[in-house]
Amino acid sequence: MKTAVIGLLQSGKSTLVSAISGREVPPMGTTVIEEAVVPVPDERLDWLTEKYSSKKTVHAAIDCLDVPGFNFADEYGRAAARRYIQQLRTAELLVLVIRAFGDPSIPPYGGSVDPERDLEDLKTELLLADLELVTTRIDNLQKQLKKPTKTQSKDKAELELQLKLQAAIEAEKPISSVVETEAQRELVKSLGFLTLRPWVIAVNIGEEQIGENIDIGLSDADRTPVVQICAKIEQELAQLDEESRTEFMADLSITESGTKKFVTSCYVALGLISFLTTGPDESRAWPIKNGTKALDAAGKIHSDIKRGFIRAETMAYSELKELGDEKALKAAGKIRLEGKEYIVQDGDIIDFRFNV
Ligand SMILES: Nc1nc2c(ncn2[C@@H]2O[C@H](COP(=O)(O)OP(=O)(O)O)[C@@H](O)[C@H]2O)c(=O)[nH]1
Ligand SMILES: [Mg+2]
Repeated sequence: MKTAVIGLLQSGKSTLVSAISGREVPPMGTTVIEEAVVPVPDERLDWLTEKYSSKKTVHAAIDCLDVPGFNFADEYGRAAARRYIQQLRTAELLVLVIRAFGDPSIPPYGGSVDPERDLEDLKTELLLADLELVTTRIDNLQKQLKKPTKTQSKDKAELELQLKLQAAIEAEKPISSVVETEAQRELVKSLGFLTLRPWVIAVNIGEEQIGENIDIGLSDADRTPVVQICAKIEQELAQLDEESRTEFMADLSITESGTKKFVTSCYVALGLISFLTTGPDESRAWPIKNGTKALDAAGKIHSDIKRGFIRAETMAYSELKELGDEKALKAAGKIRLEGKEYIVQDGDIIDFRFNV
């Protein structure tokens, strides 16, 4: 479950990744892609840990790539950006960090702070990277179709689709606007198109902009999630203990943790939900794609549990919290015995019964 954090030079990507992962900010000007593990905040786990006196608490996690900043101002920068972009093709989610903070000690990209322009520049570059891929693919398919291969009909269908993708990009529309069916997705999956991925836009605001609504020029029709976050403050908050953090947040009139909101948006954009397991050993959140069946959820824990699956004893976290304990849930008939085909819901607490 890889997420790539990208953006123009000095937009605050590394600061943001540090805020959400807790690791140190790497030195400025680094030219390597750094990896960080980002725990997904989940207060349900804290509650369960306390309730069941669990020795360990294990959060769901997202792998995050901190990609060096793009600089499209010259040929050298463009070439470097293109190399980085090639390495993003395996990422399942792109986070676009856009600078809105105005700190004059950090010279802004392009000579001025302009979130709308920066977002346009980034989008254009991602579209161009996909266009290059589409064009090459079309060439190859056309050559291939001249030969009597076994894959003729599939290649024809793909060529037709690729030509549509090309037209979309030329009209500055993302590939996701054309790919509608699962079959189409399957046809182009291996190419790793960047504009087919879900995106989250992180608008990096300054401390003085907290509470303001920054316009980044998106239309209402654009459904890309946008989160405003002050990366620098969040990074500082992440270094504090619980008590000082609460105090500092109150001082700044921040009511909700920005990192929590941001990481949750990424989790949702990745199409993930969590099922939970709990007990004296550990309370744990397991990330699964929304729509996963109980049998496959069992396989996330261990292949043996999947192989010997009998049933999933399931309770909803919200009901457990409301009624207080398992006994009360049982009395209310709210502990369910679910089979292999059951579609697991976010917040299900599951005890898998299995036999090997
Ligand atoms: N004032 C202010 N400075 C920030 C903010 N976010 C990042 N910076 C500063 O901007 C500079 C570049 O940040 P960095 O995270 O390294 O940017 P990157 O090149 O996108 O990884 C650093 O000096 C950060 O301290 C912010 O929200 N406010
Ligand atoms: Mg950086």
